[in-house]
Amino acid sequence: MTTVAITQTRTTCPYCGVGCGVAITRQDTDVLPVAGDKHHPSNFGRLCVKGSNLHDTLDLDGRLLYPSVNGERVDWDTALDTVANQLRSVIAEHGPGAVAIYAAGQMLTEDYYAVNKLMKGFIGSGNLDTNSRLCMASAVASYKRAFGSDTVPGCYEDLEQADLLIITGSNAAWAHPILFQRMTAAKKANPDLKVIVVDPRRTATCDLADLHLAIRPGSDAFLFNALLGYMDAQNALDTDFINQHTEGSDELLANIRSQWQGIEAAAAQLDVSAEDLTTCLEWFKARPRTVTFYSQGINQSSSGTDKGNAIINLHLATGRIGKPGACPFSITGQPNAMGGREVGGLANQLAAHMDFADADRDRVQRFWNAPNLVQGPGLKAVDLFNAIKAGDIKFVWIISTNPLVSMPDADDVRAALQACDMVVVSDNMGNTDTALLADVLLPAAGWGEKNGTVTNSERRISRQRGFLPSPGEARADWWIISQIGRRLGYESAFDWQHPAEVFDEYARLTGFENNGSRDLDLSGLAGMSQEKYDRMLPVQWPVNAQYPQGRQRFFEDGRFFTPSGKARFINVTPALPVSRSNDGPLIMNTGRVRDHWHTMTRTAKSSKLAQHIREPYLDIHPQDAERFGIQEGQLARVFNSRGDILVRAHITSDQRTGEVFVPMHWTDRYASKGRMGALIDKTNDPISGQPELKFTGVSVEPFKTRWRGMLLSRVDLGAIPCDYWAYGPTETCHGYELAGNQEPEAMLAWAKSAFPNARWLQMRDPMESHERLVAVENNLIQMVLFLHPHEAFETRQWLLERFRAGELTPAERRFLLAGNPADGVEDQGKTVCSCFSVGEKPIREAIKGGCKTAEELSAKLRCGSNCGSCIPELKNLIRLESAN
Ligand SMILES: Nc1nc2c(c(=O)[nH]1)N[C@H]1C(S)=C(S)[C@@H](COP(=O)(O)OP(=O)(O)OC[C@H]3O[C@@H](n4cnc5c(=O)[nH]c(N)nc54)[C@H](O)[C@@H]3O)O[C@H]1N2
Ligand SMILES: Nc1nc2c(c(=O)[nH]1)N[C@H]1C(S)=C(S)[C@@H](COP(=O)(O)OP(=O)(O)OC[C@H]3O[C@@H](n4cnc5c(=O)[nH]c(N)nc54)[C@H](O)[C@@H]3O)O[C@H]1N2
Ligand code: SF4
Ligand SMILES: [Mo]
Repeated sequence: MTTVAITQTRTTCPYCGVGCGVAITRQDTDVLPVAGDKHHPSNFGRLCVKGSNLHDTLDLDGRLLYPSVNGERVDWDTALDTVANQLRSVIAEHGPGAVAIYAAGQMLTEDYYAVNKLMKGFIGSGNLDTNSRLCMASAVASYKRAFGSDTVPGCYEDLEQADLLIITGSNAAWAHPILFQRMTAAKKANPDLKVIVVDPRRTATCDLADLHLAIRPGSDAFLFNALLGYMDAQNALDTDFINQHTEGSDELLANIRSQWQGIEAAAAQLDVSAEDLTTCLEWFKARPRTVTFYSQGINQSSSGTDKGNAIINLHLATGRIGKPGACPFSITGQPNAMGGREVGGLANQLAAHMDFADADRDRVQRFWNAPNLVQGPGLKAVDLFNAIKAGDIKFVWIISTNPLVSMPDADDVRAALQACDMVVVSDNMGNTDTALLADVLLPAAGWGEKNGTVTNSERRISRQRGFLPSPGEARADWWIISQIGRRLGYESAFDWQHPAEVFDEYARLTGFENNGSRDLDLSGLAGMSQEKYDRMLPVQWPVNAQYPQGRQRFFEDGRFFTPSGKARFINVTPALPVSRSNDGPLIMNTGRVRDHWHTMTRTAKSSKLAQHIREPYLDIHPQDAERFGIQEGQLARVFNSRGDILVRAHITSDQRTGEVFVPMHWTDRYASKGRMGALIDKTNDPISGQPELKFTGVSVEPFKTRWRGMLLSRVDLGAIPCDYWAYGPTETCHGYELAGNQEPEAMLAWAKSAFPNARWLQMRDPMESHERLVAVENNLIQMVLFLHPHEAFETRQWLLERFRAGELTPAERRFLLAGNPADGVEDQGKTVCSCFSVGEKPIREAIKGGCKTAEELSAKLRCGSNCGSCIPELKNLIRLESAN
């Protein structure tokens, strides 16, 4: 008899800042499909499509398994010595300002704490910045200006207790799906709840909206100041709250009164109808339980900090803060953006919500016993890469981020890294665009392997727990960092043996000489044994003597962390983004798609996720498409003086005219030319340093090709030698969409050289540029390459099945070049429901056949009945079909 060992682990999703609990079941060494953790207060058992497919992303393809120096595999000692020696010699010759670390909100708090301590306490440089600069920096800066601290006032339950939700600059349906589902459920339970979505585009999130304000890009502060002006004109401000708990109201109100010119004028500034704006103003006045939920449409702006403060001003002036169902709520993006902000993971923070005031520096210096405590702030991301390019920084260590894709002016980042004496990259993957430029590569343990904590958007700390051994020689980031610390001579400061010890030290620092003076206080979590740390349940900080079980909401008492204890009004004068018309006649907005995560290193491993949207694309309004001669489904070249990308055009009136949208995800690894960061200007917010990533001037033109193609292959073929390709795994093989002006013969010759031992089936129509080629080896299908002047080869399911099915039957061989047996297999079209692989065609058929709601579609086809992430798209298809 054999026994099967079942192991259960509760951990946290590595994707977005909702911070859902995930239940892992292992049967012997196999990881079974993951489930939501029913006990986790973020998600109560639900997972979105990305979370549900996590088990699909655990393979070792592309994983970085061993350290290397200059492309040669070395042992850990050699790699670590190389890094430590270079650090020492650069610091000796040029001072600590000549070294930099660029890290990320996907590190665990323990990793983050360790790297911050190393850099700011021991190396003595402030040049530790992170991808949070591209993400949360404006939100942090505006909270600090208003509250004196980076404090998230509210919690997820506020979304359910509100009677007005203003969702602005957020596509929560795709980017924070479980919160979106909680909001959807709240609206169902309370039909009186009103939802206003503010976004220049019509997004999936608008599915929940009672009112969509498609404002002029960048005009949010005009909207929030208009709300304030209107409330003031209506005598509807909370004067008690203003008088008792705020300062600066006289100047603010004087300024607001000079700006408020009535509804018509405000509507014109926002480019929305006076009627819609009136609705918004009236709902706001009538519904005191208001949550303003905001993300990158606010933060990634040249006035992101002011936009944040315009929102906060409005909440303060109406007393809509510190109460159930009422708060300004900046939603964090990455799984541990919040943890990074806590430990001090930005160049303008010191540590644990302390900055560079003498008292803070002194306190941190004593706590760390730091020999080289940094004097003041270091360089923010954009300036940091500029300094690398200028040669002022000669050593950079990039941890857990892919700046060659995600930074503005990404080709300039490439030039900077090429110019740098030593580039060290710690990553899980060896083939990222950034890793390819590394002198030293350090293999990091990934999700499922490493142990530590993350903090979500509502300040809730949860454990990430490992359930797999690290492959090869991959090691946890905190361990790698501590090894460098020791090699620099700081053995005792970095002698941790386990992340529990790092966490304990961090928790003690937050409580050190705190006595209620700092919001962040985890003293109640200090002193845990490793066992207790392993059993730690999700909890919202602070956790201290006053709040031993954590604190749901801040500011119920009207006390803030400014010297006076009062919140500060910030006098915001709204400003539109600086015109980018020199860069091109259209504005390029960028952001996320439902099923991909950032630079795709994880999500592009899952065929289910990769099939929702197969290619990088351009959303463009019909009028602009006509003006620039772009047709639906055609390739478009989007360009400006900095660079160009090739993407598939999608014509839609969800865009405003003059504005296009491009997803941020595709890299050089996954497409021939999809790295949109190369086009973006370095303009950033003067206060937060956050770049303006949603407002880039571009031109577009059709990119004509002689042929379009489909390539399916049993092996990953890497980059394809043609003008355009986009990679995505399918359930059975590696898939590519192709297009080009190359000679079709050249493509065929290349394909043949890639499979030297194959036997070939070939069909040709050279006059038409119509070519079909199939490689078979040992009677197994190896590769399919179909080229045609314009066909997209959407009907491919039968061919895909052949990669799974084993040896080909003679009958099957006969149909390979046709791509389909004579009786055909109904193809589903574009995937809509990733969980059950339901495509657009059967859904449209079912709608034509009478299904009128998403529930009816779920009952008939199962789509939308698992994670629910596609429900907005189902509703949109119902809307489109009924409009037909
Ligand atoms: N599927 C998926 N989910 C993710 C991520 C992912 O990569 N994939 N990443 C995570 C991370 S790190 C982050 S930071 C979050 C980001 O989450 P979001 O901020 O929700 O996502 P984005 O798509 O970047 O941008 C949100 C919206 O801002 C709008 N916008 C652009 N300009 C303006 C403007 O001037 N005003 C207003 N009001 N809106 C504007 C855009 O049209 C877009 O719809 O998502 C997290 N969740
Ligand atoms: N134009 C435009 N640009 C943007 C944005 C936008 O909306 N528009 N959004 C910005 C925002 S909000 C963000 S957050 C950034 C995100 O951009 P990036 O941070 O550059 O993107 P990721 O793909 O998340 O990069 C994470 C890298 O870390 C690796 N990794 C994952 N886990 C670990 C680990 O545990 N240890 C180590 N050492 N490595 C690990 C992954 O393999 C991957 O290479 O992009 C920003 N850039
Ligand atoms: S909403 Fe989805 S991606 Fe975000 S934490 Fe939850 S399961 Fe993960
Ligand atoms: Mo982010």
